Amino acid sequence: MRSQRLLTMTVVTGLVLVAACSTPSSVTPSNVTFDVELIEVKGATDGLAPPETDPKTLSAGYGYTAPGDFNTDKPDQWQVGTYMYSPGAMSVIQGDMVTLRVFGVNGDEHAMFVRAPDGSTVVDAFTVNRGREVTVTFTADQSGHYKIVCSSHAPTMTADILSIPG
Ligand SMILES: [Cu+2]
Repeated sequence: MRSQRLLTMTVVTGLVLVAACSTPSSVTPSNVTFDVELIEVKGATDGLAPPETDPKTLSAGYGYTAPGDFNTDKPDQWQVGTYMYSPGAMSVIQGDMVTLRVFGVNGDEHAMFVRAPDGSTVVDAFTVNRGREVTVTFTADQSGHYKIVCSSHAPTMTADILSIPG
């Protein structure tokens, strides 16, 4: 009887310890740095009909060179492209001091800013030119999605920084 009670107490204690250990622990905000490249990707084909809508009318970030203009040796060939951030999605802990080291690879000029989840601007307009690195910082004091926006190539050239409560 006594050993059965001891066994029961041991099992209960073990379950309490397991429950305590599986409870998520909080994460302390810290300093995080992301290296973000401004790049352009392109694709060409002569195996598909050209798009009915010129992609450039959909976004200033899209490029399009129509059949006949792209390759005179292959009159059916056409090319499409887009500017993008690499990486395009990042995550931080709410409260992190975020540093973005932004480097321009493709595109002569990108006019950028960073928008907070509540719509306010946390990094005012700055410009990144090809071959230049610009560093900006902000504190991610809100939870939700921060957006790095390129006004030059709107609306599609954006990156997302998800701020997760610690
Ligand atoms: Cu851009």
